[in-house]
Amino acid sequence: MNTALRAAEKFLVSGNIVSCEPYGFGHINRTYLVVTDKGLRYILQGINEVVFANVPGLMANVIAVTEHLSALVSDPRECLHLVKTVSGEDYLCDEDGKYWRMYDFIEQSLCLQAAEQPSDFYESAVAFGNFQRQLADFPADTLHETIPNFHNTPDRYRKFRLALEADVVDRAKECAYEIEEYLKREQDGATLQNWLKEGRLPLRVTHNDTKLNNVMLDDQTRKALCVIDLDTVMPGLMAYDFGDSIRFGAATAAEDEKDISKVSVDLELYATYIRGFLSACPELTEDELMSLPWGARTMTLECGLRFLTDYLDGDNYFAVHRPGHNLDRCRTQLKMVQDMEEKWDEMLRILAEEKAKLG
Ligand code: ADP
Ligand code: GN1
Ligand code: MG
Repeated sequence: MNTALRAAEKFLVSGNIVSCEPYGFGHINRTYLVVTDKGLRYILQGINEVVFANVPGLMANVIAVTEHLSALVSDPRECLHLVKTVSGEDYLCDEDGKYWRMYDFIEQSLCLQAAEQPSDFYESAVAFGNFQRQLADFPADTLHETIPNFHNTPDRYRKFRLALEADVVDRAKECAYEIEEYLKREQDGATLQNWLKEGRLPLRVTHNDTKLNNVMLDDQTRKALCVIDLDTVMPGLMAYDFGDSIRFGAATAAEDEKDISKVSVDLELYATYIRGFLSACPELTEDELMSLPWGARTMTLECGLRFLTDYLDGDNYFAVHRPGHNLDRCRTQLKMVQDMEEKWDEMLRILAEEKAKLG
């Protein structure tokens, strides 16, 4: 019996398990769809303990956040729900010391890799905006920092330089252009951290991984249903959540598109996201508002730098499915950053316009 199925059988599912198959497009955890003979479905996840050094701390966050959210929603599909193990635990540590958790499958839902229509992206913005609003009174200091310095871009540069110096798999020579382009932007990458240090931006409880495929929409109404992938919920800046959504969802091509000429930032989608996000999330300060476009630029730069770092490291962090996968990803992100730089004035103008419309 494979390890995932063996783990699945330790959870309190309804009926007998008939299948347990790899599922989804996440880059971090090992996700499986579990189906029982009663037709019930569950999501089983093997938690990536290389990425997450303190799994009990991470799970304490997930338990606290899902409890907080479940008290605020009317439809159970609007919140992740953990399934207990047969021994009554919230997650499992198997005989090899590997951690597993299980969620009810969010039924009659859609999880998109790209918006099929602008309103899908609008709804994802509503979902992440709601998420921040719902957590506005959550005690941030009780959260464990699951990945220290997760969106500290200067620290990402420090790690990048270490990987570059070590060049353990001798790949630096294949990506001299990308290395130079990322290094050129190191100062830009420090903008948000500088504003934070200057006391211009408040820390809030943020999601920190706001990709479109970390949101579920209702498959009938296509309205925002639920935010998933809570592993990185930590204190953070509003600009992180806004920016990471733009990075992934306002791109005209997939994160790993090989044909760079297809990659740009779609300003219509950018405007659409601003509208949805501002309509749903709490009042922003003036500086927070101004930080949103910087969030888009910084999160894209940082993510591209992380892909490049992982490429230089020999692909240890992100799941890769073909040779050069991380390099392809690092190139799309660079192209997005370059495009945002060209369209910067327009990005600022659109933000001001959308804000004015909201009054
Ligand atoms: P990763 O950290 O690897 O990205 P996620 O928690 O985002 O893992 O899960 C990967 C994918 O599994 C999601 O993009 C989504 O398609 C699916 N998924 C996760 N949780 C659920 C759920 N409760 N119901 C339905 N689908 C889910
Ligand atoms: C990872 O877990 P997933 O696939 O939703 C990563 C994000 C990156 C993203 C790039 C914990 O997100 O930070 O932005 O890949 N998550 C973690 O697609 O590192
Ligand atoms: Mg995910």
